[in-house]
Amino acid sequence: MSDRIALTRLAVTTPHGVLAHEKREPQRFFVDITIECDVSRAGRSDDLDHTISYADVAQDAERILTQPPVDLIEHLAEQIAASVLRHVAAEAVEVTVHKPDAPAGVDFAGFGLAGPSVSVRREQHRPVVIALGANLGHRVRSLEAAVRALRRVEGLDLFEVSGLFETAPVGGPAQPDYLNAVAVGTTRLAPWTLLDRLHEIEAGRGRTREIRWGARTLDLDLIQLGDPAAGTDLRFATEELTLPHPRAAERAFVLAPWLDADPQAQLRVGRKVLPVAQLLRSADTTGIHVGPEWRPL
Ligand code: PH2
Ligand code: MG
Ligand code: MG
Repeated sequence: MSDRIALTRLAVTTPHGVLAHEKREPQRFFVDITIECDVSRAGRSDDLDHTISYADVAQDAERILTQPPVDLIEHLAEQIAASVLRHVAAEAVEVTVHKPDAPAGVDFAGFGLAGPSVSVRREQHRPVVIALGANLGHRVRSLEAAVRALRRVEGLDLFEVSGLFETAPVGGPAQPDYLNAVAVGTTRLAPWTLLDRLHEIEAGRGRTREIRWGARTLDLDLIQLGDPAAGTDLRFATEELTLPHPRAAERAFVLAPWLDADPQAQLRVGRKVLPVAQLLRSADTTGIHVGPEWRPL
């Protein structure tokens, strides 16, 4: 991601360091923070909720710097990076902590920002589950093209793709049977950035949106982002996107391929986090059959 939000030279005078006197006597620390995040949505909407507030980031960093004394600037940099990655939209962050007056037993040049510093770069790493479906055109070819296109999405790493399942259509008008699959991996992309990429791939297969739940050449749905067992799964409902997917828990055409891709998979359902294996046992699996062989990865 080439978009960036930067905070340059946040200045705090506070005691930190390995030496006993550094823990008593405040000295200067300067912090640079560069956040990689997609600002295109906020650029269009002019809405603060669509980006990361630099004031929030700065105040979190200042709070970390003014905690009781620690030994290492590494520890400060790591904590600041973690606080930035708690923002959903942050794809990656680079944090540099400068300690220009550090006692190092040598002289540093007295111009510019001299002295020691530590830089860390940390990336967002969120589990992601994507459901694929097609019931028009050459279905296998569309799904194979979709997996190839997903693998080319920068910031998305797939590590497993399920087998194909032949499934009777659920809801909507009368329409042909679907082929469904599920891909699992990790991503650093924000949910709406990833959704944009999915829509581009759908459009590339001639997907049109006329009838809700109507037949389609390719459908790519975000099912879950984050790990519900760890409580890090994203949960929100907007007009464009609801996470976790509100109907995944009942849809055998999602659950069966998901379980095939990840036998340990879990899904948040209301207040509970349930194994997908258990959800599939209580789902209606009539009309779900193993589909043709494929080698998507
Ligand atoms: N997708 C829908 C509606 N109904 N039925 C099956 N079997 N498979 C699908 O992928 C599917 C559906 C809306 O996206
Ligand atoms: Mg769908
Ligand atoms: Mg869809």
